Amino acid sequence: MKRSLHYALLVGFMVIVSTTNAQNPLIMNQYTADPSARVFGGQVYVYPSHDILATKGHGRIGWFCMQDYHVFSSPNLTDWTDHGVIVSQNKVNWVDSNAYSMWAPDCIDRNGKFYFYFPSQVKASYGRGFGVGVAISDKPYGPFIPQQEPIKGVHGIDPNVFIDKDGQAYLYWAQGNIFAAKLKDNMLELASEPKILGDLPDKGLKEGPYLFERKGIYYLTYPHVANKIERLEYAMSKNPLGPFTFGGVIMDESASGCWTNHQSIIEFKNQWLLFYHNDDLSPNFDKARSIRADSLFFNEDGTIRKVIPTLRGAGVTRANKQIQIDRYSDASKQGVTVDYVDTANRMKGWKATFDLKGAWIRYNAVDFGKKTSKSVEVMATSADGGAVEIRLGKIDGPIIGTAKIQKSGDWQLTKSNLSKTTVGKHDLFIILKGSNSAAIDWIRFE
Ligand code: FUB
Repeated sequence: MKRSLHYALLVGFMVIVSTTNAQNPLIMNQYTADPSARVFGGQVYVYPSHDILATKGHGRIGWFCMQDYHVFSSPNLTDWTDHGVIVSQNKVNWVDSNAYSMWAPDCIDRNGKFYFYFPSQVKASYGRGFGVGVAISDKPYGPFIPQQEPIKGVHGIDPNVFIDKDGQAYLYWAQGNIFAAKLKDNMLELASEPKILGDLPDKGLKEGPYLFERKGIYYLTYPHVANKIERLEYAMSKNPLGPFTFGGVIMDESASGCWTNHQSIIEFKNQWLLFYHNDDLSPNFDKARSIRADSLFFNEDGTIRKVIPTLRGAGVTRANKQIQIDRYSDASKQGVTVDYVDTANRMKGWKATFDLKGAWIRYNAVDFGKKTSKSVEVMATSADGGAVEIRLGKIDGPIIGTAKIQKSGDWQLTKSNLSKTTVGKHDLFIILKGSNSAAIDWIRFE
């Protein structure tokens, strides 16, 4: 998968870079984790942790290493803008700037201000362990000004903020268990004694609280080590401080073995979405993670249906952009394999190799728009040359064209005319014609 960089702007200290990525993972040019998603002004903003690789003298090798935070925004879950660094460890008075421990943050708006909550290891003069601080901005993308002191009475990680319909704000955080307290109107001080939400499953680490409300039910979601690694669970209540009743599992343990997961849930354009992370770009080291999003659905009784992680993700892909078919919705049981384009640089993405006649990939939600597409381009390599058939909607749906693939030992772009004009939004089937194998990086319609 290759990113298309549209533009890079320097605004003050902030770098703004747009990338197009409708699939999972959402961000391909850096490691991201612990996504806290919010909807501000009709756009999705995601405030993740920013994993980097520790080097000698910079962080602890083999452990989490984070020195700053970026924020990303999107109007459509497809085009993501990186607004650059919003807070860094060496610019916060109370943070130990050698700790590289800027763990999972959150952000919320109140009365036109944006409050960014973040944990970090405190300087020795503040004691030991993790504290939680706040940085404030007039805009969701900064600049954020950090408060001089951490929040008094909060010791732990993974802050999450919720403002109820009556205006009362609550802070949740983790330290083995999940803690909660009311916040004062200034959003900077606790207004009640911290309380352990003790009505959750009592065995196994729980962290990463994220609370939201829907139809009068307060959902407390959290990663929990019920077995060996974290899975996402939830509990429900009629009150933001509980008591909570265990609801079930939102997402099972990572199939690739990423030890952590961390979630947030938002409603955007009438669709509920789960943001979470996995180790897509770093399969051998699960402290270098990547954020993802998938659709989430509720049952009639308010319980949450389990989310099965997808490669395809939740955004619509425009037909005239590179369609990364290796991030497919479904594929034939045999004849399709997915590998990195370049194992020395996994951020270049993946390729899909077809090696059986009739092998197929289904890639959902491609928007051809109102203007007719006339041709298809395929970035591919094939030792003997080959072709894939493109059909709409079903494996035996209408054929819109056959994309030829040149004989080549290297990546080649081949353009073919479509046999049928296409407009609107469709699921695509890409099917290998003949038995010559071919690896495809992406396809694009014009
Ligand atoms: O990213 C560091 C820590 O890993 C987070 O704070 C936890 O929630 C877990 O995802």
